[in-house]
Amino acid sequence: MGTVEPQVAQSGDVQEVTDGFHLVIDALKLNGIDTIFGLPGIPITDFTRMAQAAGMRVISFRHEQNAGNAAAIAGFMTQKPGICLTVSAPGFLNGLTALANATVNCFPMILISGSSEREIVDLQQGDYEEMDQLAIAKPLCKAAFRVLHAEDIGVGIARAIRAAVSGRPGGVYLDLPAKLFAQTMDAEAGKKSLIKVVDPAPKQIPGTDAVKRAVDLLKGAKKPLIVLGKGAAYAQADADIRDLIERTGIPYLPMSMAKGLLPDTHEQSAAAARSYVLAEADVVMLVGARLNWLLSHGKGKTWGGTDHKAWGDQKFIQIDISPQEIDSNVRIDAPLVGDIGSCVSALLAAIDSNAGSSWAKPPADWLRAIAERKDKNLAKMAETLAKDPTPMNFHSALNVVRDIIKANPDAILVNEGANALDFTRSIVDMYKPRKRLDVGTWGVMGIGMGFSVAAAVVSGQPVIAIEGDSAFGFSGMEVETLCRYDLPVCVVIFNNNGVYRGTDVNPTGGPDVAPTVFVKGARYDKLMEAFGGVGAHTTTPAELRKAMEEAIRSRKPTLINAVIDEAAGTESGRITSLNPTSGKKK
Ligand code: ADP
Ligand code: TZD
Repeated sequence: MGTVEPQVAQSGDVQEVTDGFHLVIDALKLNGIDTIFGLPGIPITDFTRMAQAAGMRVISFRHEQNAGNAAAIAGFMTQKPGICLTVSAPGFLNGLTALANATVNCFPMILISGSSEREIVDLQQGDYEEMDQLAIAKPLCKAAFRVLHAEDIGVGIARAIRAAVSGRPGGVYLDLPAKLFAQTMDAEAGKKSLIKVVDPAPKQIPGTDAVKRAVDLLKGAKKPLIVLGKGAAYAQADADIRDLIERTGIPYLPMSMAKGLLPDTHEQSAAAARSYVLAEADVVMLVGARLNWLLSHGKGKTWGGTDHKAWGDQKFIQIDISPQEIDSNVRIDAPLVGDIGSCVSALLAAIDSNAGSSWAKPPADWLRAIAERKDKNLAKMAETLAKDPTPMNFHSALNVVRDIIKANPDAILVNEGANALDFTRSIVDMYKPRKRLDVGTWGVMGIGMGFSVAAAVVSGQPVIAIEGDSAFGFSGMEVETLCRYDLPVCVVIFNNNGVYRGTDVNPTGGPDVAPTVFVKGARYDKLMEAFGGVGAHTTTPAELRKAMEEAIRSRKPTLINAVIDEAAGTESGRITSLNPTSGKKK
């Protein structure tokens, strides 16, 4: 229990007192939270010092958005809310993008921001960094709380933790006004006011009728398919999920951050036959994956519909902890609402009691049709990867990354960009759960260095960040953070001189370059060297391989500038079709 200097009470007795600073720290520690990602300043500078003095890991960033992204992904990796700490108004707003992104992605985090004097803020009298932060945060996160009195800190932290991790995880905002930190109270009473949250993410057991409905559908399927989403990765029910897939023999498709839940090389993976299985499957079981844009909203031609809005003929089973997710895009025939661990073990039990160990595998012609497409596509990919063009392109560079991850399956892969994202996802196999961290539901740029810092801090494993040159720019200054904490992060920048590509020209012939073009031939590696890390400039797969191997071996913060053909890739990567085009006739 942290206490401040003893004070002499009126009675003359020496009274141990504590304060707001220490109560917050004690409440976090009591709940097993040992790391804070943040950026100091009024009114939380002393808080960061005291947290460090109290044995917490305090990781300081150069911009709050990166600290927020770090907190969010730490939450995803650990199922404990990641903590981001910021100053008032502008610092809070910088952190807010990450909080909103965490909420959209169902990552548990708590953004704790100091705030200015309530009376002045509420009368809008112009305080230092004045802003009604609570009101602004509310619509962008799962829950938002403010604590005004030291004796309420325990409840405030408990509520924030529960809101972040129970049910569908998400972002929580906790507003701590400057005055709160300085408040004092009796240390013993303070200690008693803290709450160690019991069972913060209670199991949610699915109903037996819901389980039966799902099993019946699966049993009758001729062309079943399982789609694993990042909810399945988050749930840490890895063994049961694998068991379910292997015992039923149903082909599965991993969404981006579910890659590696089973090794991507698993024979039941249908990833290399994605468009075929989505259009053809007759029963699809979604496990912690939403039918949002990333799955074409469960309808249209992707799903065998006759036009872009038409529903296909398949039936859906959906496992999700959020009852409101069901039917959000198309009819869900068998909703299975509960936590994935409980749902999957209930399915396994039902399968056992239904069929003993002899659950009938899916019809052979379905599996054969998938295998044929897979083989064809994998052979085509192998051919492309074997090429060694000059200049290097995404494929020849990623062929190297693919080997490095294969040799280091515990390494964590962080990935952002457009082409750099899509090609990495499809080329680089993952072998273990929660090793691939990327732009997620929003396709947001800027997660790169925040995710990398947190991944290294939380896991102690080497991190490889595959970054488009544009993507990297959103958080690039954090290479200093990588160096400051000496983190085993190898950043690889696929440098093609611009957003998507570097080939656009200004149609007016004026002196400004086109909006998507950057300084040509930039040496990002020098940025890392400026802070004492290792920089490498590579133009061939052999050079890239050597530099990456050395980075993994040395565990030194490393930035590899991998020069890619500036004409390689496409506009917006795989989602070119989402770019609006004018309806105006030319
Ligand atoms: P992806 O982008 O990989 O398709 P989404 O983020 O769209 O995945 O979906 C994740 C889903 O997982 C969300 O609907 C969320 O409610 C759900 N989810 C998250 N954690 C759990 C859990 N422990 N149990 C059940 N569902 C969960
Ligand atoms: N801003 C934010 C916060 N998120 C975004 N997704 C974008 C802008 C738009 N955008 C993309 O969707 S991808 C991308 C931007 C700017 C960068 C693509 O260029 P890159 O990758 O250099 O990172 P490739 O490999 O050259 O395509």
